[in-house]
Amino acid sequence: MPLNETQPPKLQASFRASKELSRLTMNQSYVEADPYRWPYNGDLRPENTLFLVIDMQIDFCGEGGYVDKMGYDLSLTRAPIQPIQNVLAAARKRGFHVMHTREGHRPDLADLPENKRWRSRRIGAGIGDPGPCGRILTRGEPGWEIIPELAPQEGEAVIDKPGKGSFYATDLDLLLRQKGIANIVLAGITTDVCVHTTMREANDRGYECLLLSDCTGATEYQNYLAALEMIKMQGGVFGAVSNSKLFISAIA
Ligand code: C5J
Repeated sequence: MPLNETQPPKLQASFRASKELSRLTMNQSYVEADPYRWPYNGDLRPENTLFLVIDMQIDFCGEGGYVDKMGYDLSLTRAPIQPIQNVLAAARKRGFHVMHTREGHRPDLADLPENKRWRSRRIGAGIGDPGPCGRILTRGEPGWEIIPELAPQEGEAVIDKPGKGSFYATDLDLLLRQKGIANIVLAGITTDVCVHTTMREANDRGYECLLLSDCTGATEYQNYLAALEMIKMQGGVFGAVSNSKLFISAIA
């Protein structure tokens, strides 16, 4: 029955409400994910969704960088490069927000906690010390740069962070609120450290988070697997997990 001004106001109101409901339902869009179709409310749009690429720097996945100096297998932290490139291409084409982060410290190391420096020296990769890619994890040095394969494009914010989380001591939250971001799709390294810390920080701030499993890697494969599992417990305690193919097909 069409809406008609002669109908009782209650009937008109219920007609409008059901129209609004079907409008919302029709516009819903989801990514197949575990443990639930993401985002929870189906409100997935380029305007409210960020693809955040975390710490894809030479220090984490390049020869002579921080991770290499510590003696870890670089193939684990390089594995996500191609899938991230694929998602970046799709997200940029569809007009999604894209941002990048870099972990690193000021050249005078004024923002480097003494215990963080001590621990890095213990394992042979002292932050601020000279290495094959310049001073380790130090802003402005070659090793601190984002790898060329994933170079940020003009207009994509790059967040410089002194810690593991991307929200700690940065303006990321301010930028996201200004842009009206509700959903964050995470990628980058390492799954168990900077990616997880960022996902937890974002989740606590009310952002709806999705991690793409093939777009992330850890220095130990077991830690990578455990980090993915942790997200999915308690019905999705930090959000959900999907992969690059499912995300790309959802936004195509
Ligand atoms: C670490 C990071 N693992 N980006 N940093 O020290 O995860």
